[in-house]
Amino acid sequence: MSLCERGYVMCTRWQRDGGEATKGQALAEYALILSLLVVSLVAVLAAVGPTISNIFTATVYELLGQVTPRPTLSNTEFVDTLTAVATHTPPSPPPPTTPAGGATPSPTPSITLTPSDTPTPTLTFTPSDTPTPSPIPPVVVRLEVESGLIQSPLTTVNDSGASACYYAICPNSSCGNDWDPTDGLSQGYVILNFSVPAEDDYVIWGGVYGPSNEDDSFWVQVDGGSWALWDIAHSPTWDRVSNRGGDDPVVYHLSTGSHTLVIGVREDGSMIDVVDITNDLSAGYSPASVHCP
Ligand SMILES: [Ca+2]
Ligand SMILES: [Ca+2]
Ligand SMILES: [Ca+2]
Repeated sequence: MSLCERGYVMCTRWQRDGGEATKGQALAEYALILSLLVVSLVAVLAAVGPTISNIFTATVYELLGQVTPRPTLSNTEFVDTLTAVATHTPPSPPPPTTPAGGATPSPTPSITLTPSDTPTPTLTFTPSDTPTPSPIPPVVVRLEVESGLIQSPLTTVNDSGASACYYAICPNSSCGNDWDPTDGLSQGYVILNFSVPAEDDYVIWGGVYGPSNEDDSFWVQVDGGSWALWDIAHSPTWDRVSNRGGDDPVVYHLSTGSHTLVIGVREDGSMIDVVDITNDLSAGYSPASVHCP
C-alpha cells in the first residue's frame, strides 16, 4: 500500500497537483530532521554543560586574579560570569608621579665604570744562592831598588833590560866579597819602605843576577829582624829570598801597615833590580814582567 493509498491529504494533493505535491513533502521531512538535531544538541549541552562551565569558570577566575574557583556554577551563574569577563576592563596603570614643586625628575644617574689604572706588576725577587765570594787577589807590592834609599858604595846603573831601566850594584873591588852584617853596613845597602794592606805571611821575590860565585849573595832583613844570607841565581831571573842553611823561601809574617826592608851587599858584583813582596806563597806564582819605558 502506498502512502496515497493510506488516504493522506498530501497524496491527494500530489495526485492532484502532480510534482508540486511531492516537493512539499520533502521540505517537511527536512524540517523534522532539523528539529531532531536541535533536540539532541540541547540534551548533550544539558549533560556536559556544567563540566565545561566549571573548566571555563576556573580559567576565568584565574584571569581575574582569584585563585579559588567557585563551586559548580548553574547555567545562570555561568552566563553571568561570561558576561563579567566580556565587560571586564583592566585597571589603567597609575600615572607617573610628579615631584613636589613640579621639578623635572632628574634622570637616573648611570654608572660608568672607569677602568682603574693598570696594576703595577709586583716583582718578586727570588734570592739567588749565596754568591760564592770571588777570590781575593794576592797582595803584590813591587819596589824598584833604585827608588829606595841607596847607601854608597851601593850605586845604580842604567840598563835598558832592567825594570824601570835601572838596577843596583856595588861594583867589584868596591865592597869586598865577604861582608857580614855584624860589621856594620859599611859595604853599601838599600832601604825600601813599603806597606801591606793585610796581615799575612809574605815572601820576597827579587829580580837579581849573580854573574859568578864571588858575585852572588846579599843580606836581607825585614823590620830589624834576623838577617838572611841570600844566595842568588847565576843568571838574570826572579828568585825568592832564602837563608843559607835555613828557610827557602823565608816567610815573613807582616802586619797591616808599614814595614822596612833592608838589602845589604855581601859580595860585590851582585846585581838586584826589583822586588816583589807578596802573600801568594804558591810555587806557581810568577812575578809580572818588567819594562824599561
Ligand atoms: Ca858567592
Ligand atoms: Ca864580587
Ligand atoms: Ca829596577
